[in-house]
Amino acid sequence: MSSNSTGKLFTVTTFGESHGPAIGCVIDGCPPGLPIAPEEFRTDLERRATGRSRHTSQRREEDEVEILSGVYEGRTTGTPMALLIRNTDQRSKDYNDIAQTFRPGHADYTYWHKYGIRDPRGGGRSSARETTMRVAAAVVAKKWLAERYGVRVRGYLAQLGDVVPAGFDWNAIEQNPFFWPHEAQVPELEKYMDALRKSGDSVGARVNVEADGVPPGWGEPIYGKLDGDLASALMSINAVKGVEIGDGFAAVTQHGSQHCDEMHMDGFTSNHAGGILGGISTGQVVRASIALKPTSSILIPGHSVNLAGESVEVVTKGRHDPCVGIRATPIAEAMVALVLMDHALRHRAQCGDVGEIKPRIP
Ligand code: EPS
Repeated sequence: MSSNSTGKLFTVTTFGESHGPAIGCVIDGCPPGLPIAPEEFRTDLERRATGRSRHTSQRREEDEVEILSGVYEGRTTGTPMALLIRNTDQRSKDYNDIAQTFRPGHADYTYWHKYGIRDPRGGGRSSARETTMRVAAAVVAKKWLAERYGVRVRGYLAQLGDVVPAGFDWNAIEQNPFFWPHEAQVPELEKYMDALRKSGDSVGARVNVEADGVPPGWGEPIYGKLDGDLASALMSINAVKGVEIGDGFAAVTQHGSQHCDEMHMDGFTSNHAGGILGGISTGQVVRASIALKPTSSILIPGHSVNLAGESVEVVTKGRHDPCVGIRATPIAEAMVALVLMDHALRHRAQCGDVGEIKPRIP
């Protein structure tokens, strides 16, 4: 299976299946000398993990990272970094029935058609379990970006079904299991999710990500635009059906006089562009937003066909997320960080000698 790698200079290749013995990644191109220890992966992996609240899948993995290579005496050496996480809480019997049929709305059918063989246990390679390694790789990227450029990548749940935030505070996001920016609404979300889980159904969500500290100049026209690469990376996350950069689809009804971000020597007056013009960062906050579809593994019976071509009714058993968007925030942050890291290195490689350009709008 090809296309398991992302990035040109900071290349991440993930491997492994949800119910296999382990998942892992190889990071190639990490600059040498970055201090990194296995404990540093814990916070982000814990933020993404299942079983940390009643509102996500109850599979319980420790997600302990083993660094197999590329680090000597606590610092990266510039050689390939191999990271491994062992799977320990697989329950493959939940997938006995699914092995004979296709869940409506799931990749079961398309994997079958593409490869003529599939690992149905936990969805195999199509499982969101794979995103663990994206988040692990991005711990390295986030750290380097922060130390080298002061870049900070952070996200939040911007919509859960039809519920939208009634207020906004970055400090609230890490205080609740939803990554929700308005603490007062958390009981409402809990009630919503409890009712949804009881009904056996699932719901979609929106996650927003912002990166501040990105200097002007990252991104390569024409086919390596920063927004193009962000869209591709974010769209590669399981269940993502839409990506917006800046105002995104809201730009459809805007006028030029409204959409353009006016420039003054003390700053831009707005950021409709999402910090990217012509595929290159402006120095403003980079803003992206993703739409996640409702989880296809639901307890509500749905019509499908089995391997023999017979009509069947599918009910998915097991430990599934009623809303994958709830723990997608760290995954979306990870993909943004991986793209920014790659573009930071690409910019340095080609344009490192250009020097400081004026005027620079803060
Ligand atoms: C997933 C289905 C469930 C989730 C899994 C993603 O798998 P299982 O039936 O094996 O519990 O638990 O999520 C993870 C294991 C994870 O680490 O994210 C799916 O179909 O995508």
